[in-house]
Amino acid sequence: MKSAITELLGIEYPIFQGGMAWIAESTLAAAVSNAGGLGIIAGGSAPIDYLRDQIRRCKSLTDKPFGVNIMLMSPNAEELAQLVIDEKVPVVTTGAGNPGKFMAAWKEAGVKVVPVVPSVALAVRMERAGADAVIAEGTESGGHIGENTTMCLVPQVVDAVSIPVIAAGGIADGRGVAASFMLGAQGVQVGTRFLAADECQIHPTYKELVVKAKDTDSVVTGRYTGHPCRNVRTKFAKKLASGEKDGSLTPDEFEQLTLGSLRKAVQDGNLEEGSFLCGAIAGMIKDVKPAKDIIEEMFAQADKLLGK
Ligand code: TUI
Repeated sequence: MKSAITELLGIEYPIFQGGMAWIAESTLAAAVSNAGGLGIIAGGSAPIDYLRDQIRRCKSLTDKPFGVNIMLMSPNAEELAQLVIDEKVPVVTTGAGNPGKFMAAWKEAGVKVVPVVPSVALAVRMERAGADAVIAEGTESGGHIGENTTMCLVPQVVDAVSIPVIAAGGIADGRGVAASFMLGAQGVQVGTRFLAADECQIHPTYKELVVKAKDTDSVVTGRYTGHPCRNVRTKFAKKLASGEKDGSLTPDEFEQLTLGSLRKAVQDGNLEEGSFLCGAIAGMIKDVKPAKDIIEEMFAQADKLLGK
């Protein structure tokens, strides 16, 4: 399936795998890239040596383009931003902030830059700063989210910029892909569906939570900290949500409780203290299969719906 995004990046399918912190590592990223999408390794707040190793592993597993996500709230974002230049990573996506201060260096190094934007205003600023495309991410996404929905945000961003727009948030099958193209997007970013990929290295408990989730099983916590996150509604997430609602947890206490909670979910499957980030579409995901099958089935369905 050709689009401005496949042309821009030299990939086969216009799909990015979300740069999910603690989750998106080289095995998953290489599987997605080998299947014709754009696999992405999460920088998160990882140590520089870990990310360098992951980039090199990914290069050893695929000769296709792949990307790295720079999480801009990370204390070491600056050194990770330089690492992608040093390692000649072809594509960078960014999240959780404005990457303006890194844009010139990335562009000069020939890195394709695709920031996540939760608003039209930031999309316009990113286009002016030289972004190659933007990812318009709706509040249906897992993890750290903005307020607007995919359905409302994507067409408004499409109208406001001339660069290609990638839709993200709530897309897990060919219907979501087709809908995104109808809204004017030229590609999609998919996170939650890839949690249930064979190649995704998360704890089995995490995969089981995603596959068993119903439509009402995600909850947004932490709005009062300024960093709202969508999670699976586990006992821990419910405790956070009620502490936030009834005031029994201060924002500081909330931050203390969630410190390290992504690692506890991803590596330990710890239901008591882990934050199992996931999108609102988790309820639609019923099976675990190879990334290649996920992508091929998604685009076969989308092609049919779009009358191709
Ligand atoms: O970044 C994400 N999702 C994430 S990051 C993450 S790790 C984390 N840990 C602790 C606290 C917060 C996050 C888990 N999930 N998605 C992309 C995304 N970017 N969503 C929203 C935004 C965003 C928000 C504000 C992008 C830009 C922005 O700009 C504000 C400004 O400075 O203009």
